[in-house]
Amino acid sequence: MSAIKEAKTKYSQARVKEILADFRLAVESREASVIGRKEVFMGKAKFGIFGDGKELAQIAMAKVFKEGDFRSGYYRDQTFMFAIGELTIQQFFAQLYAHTDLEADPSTAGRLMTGHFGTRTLDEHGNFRDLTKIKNSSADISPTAGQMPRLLGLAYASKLYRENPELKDCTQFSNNGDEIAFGTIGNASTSEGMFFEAINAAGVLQVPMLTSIWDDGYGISVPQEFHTTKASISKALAGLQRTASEKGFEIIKVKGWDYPALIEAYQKAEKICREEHVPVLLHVEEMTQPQGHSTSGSHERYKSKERLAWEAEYDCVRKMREWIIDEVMVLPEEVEAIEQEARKVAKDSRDRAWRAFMNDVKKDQQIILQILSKAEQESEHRAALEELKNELRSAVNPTRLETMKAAKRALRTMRYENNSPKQDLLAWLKFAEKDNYDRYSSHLYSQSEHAALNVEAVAPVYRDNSSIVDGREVLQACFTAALQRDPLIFALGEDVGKIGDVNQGFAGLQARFGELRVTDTGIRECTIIGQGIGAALRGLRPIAEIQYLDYFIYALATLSDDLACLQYRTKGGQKAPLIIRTRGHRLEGVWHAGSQIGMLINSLRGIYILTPRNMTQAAGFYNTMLKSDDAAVVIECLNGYRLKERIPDNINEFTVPIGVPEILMEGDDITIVTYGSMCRVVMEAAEDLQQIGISCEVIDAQSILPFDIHHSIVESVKKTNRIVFADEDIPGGTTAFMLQQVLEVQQGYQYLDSKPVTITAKEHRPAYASDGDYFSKPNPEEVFEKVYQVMSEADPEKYPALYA
Ligand SMILES: Cc1ncc(C[n+]2csc(CCOP(=O)(O)OP(=O)(O)O)c2C)c(N)n1
Ligand SMILES: [Mg+2]
Repeated sequence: MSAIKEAKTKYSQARVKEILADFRLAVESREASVIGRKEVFMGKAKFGIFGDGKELAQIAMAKVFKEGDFRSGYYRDQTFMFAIGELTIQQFFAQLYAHTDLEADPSTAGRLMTGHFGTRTLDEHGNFRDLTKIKNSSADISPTAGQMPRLLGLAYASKLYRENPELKDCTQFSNNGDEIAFGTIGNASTSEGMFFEAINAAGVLQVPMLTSIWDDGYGISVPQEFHTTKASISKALAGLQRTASEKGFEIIKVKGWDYPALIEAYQKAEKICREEHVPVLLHVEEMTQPQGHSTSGSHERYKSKERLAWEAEYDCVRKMREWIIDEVMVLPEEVEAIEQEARKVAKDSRDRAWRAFMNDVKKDQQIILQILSKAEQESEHRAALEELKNELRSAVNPTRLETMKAAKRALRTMRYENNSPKQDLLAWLKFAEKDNYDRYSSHLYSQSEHAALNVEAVAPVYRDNSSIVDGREVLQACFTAALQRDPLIFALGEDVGKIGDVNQGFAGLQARFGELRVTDTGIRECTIIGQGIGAALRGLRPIAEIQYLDYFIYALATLSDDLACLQYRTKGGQKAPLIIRTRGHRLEGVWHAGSQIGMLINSLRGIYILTPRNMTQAAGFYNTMLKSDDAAVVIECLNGYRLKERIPDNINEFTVPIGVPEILMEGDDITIVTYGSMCRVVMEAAEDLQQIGISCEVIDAQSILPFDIHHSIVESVKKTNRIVFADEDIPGGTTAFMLQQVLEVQQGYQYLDSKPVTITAKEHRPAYASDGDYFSKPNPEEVFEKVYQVMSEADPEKYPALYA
């Protein structure tokens, strides 16, 4: 401690060492931000957004972040990630450059822009690691406040692990629920509905959720008074503060440049949160943005001179430096030496990251340059190939796309030739396409051995005297068996608990399994899903219910931005095998009869979309999905709960494979593909058509994503040469998707003798009551007519126009 004014300092040697290590990290991180910005301006990276101005709070937060804890945060958190040892500065730069190597960028494998952090909670086989032994960060997304629903679920998992004794053996996931879910969010982003919904729910649930608000007074260019009532989120939320008699939040305020106060604030917050499971809101005020919001523009455009001067003075690294010299009594020379070293560390890390990135990208470039050199010798198009080669060679910062372009252009040029360089190019192309698929397109769904597509089909078993029950009772039996079999499974949603959901699939199950297994929630679709995602990320097996498909829209953002792309954006580093249960199709009127499957399949690739026609098929899908590590939406038929079904004897075990349609009626004249509640409508029409000699083959697609994986529908078209797609979605909705799948993907077009037809609901939402339903949605008469018309066009004599 030579450089310290030993006599004067009031801090122990160990404490001084720690403070200086923190300072060094803050400077390293700051320097990484500064260099990162330059890299963008030099054209080495496309976009930069950094954590400068937020360093100290993150270092303080990292000090109380333990193994087993989870972060759910946003793009400013690089310093925190460095501090917990889950991100190196080299990896930070690798992500900036979009290096697709997993070791270079373990968070996203180069798939996401800079500032998207996440740890790998899965091993290379897609199985959970021991989450209690590692410091975990859930995978970031860009939509502001999108981290909040998931944060709630991460915290909720601790409550379940602590309070449900059946889970005490799940030591791979939790140590008695001691884990805190740490959230971070920008001040401006707290204006989002997701923030308020999650905060309210955390107060209700009393979960260990420690939310830090990084308040730098701005959201890009818009100052605080435009964002928040009273221009302060802690003031606006003051009513959440717990009291001696009422549960609530602990709200703590602290300044972002005050290192000792930050350390103290986080220690206090941690204790309350971890020990008492009380949610904490930590409002970190007076933060700055030394370099402005991002590389997209300068903050001089919207910050006043006074504000800029204040930011310079209250820069947290500068303030810490002053404090170290004035209070900790470290000599300025030593501080300077630390700064210099730290800056060097950042620069060296950048250099290493860039070299590794370039070496990787250049591998293919070198191969193509070599082939092009050879091609020049052997081709008739020497000049053109030479130009391609020179262009490729002259790229300052080579990219894969330039290499691919050069190769494809060369093949175009040599299209009439057949020489060995051309064969080399073709061979390379094959490998490159595979490699680039792996780099940019793998892991939309699980690729582990537990993927839903690998779950074995187990047929239902019936006895002669198997009971015939209401559809809802089939579900109830399925859920009973599931809850009995696996303590990790739990259900949550509006009215799911006490009354066992509005259609009684869980009737009596809360009484039997307890409130933690079958749980009522507030009316908050978005965070019901977030609760499910967060819990699933921590090894639990939630079945989250959205009461009606019509209300899915409130949850759609979180499902699309977070769950659907989770495996993809981490390249298989994280999974949340959440099952979303809902009910849709026809019942009564607008908002209780929706069948917006097209909306789902267009926004939720990455989640399977299953549309069982009855509750037995639904139960089979639940059993399949519970055995898998994929996420799925199961849409039950709203009008099917009271219809009679035979209950399989092996309700506990049977599975319905996903992506496998079922033929409901065999026929020769025309194929009708449908799903869900429309199966009954189509069957009624098909039986009527049979009476007049038209033989329909009715196929229940059953699962829309994935769709007919074995291409069985085209086999039917080969026989009938005619096809109709029927559903309750809008025109051009899911029927258009199915049409594309069968005619284009399965190449069904070549077997058609008649034009393909779609039967759908009207464009508007369904009108109320039986007549509203009849005239809004496809009915048996309409199906009859449309099918008849196809046959009539083919053979007008046999099938004269009906209404002419
Ligand atoms: C849903 C959504 N809307 C808009 C944006 C664009 N955007 C990115 S950051 C940002 C400002 C966020 O400000 P704040 O929450 O205060 O965080 P800060 O960047 O200041 O740390 C905006 C509007 C976005 N990413 N997501
Ligand atoms: Mg801000």
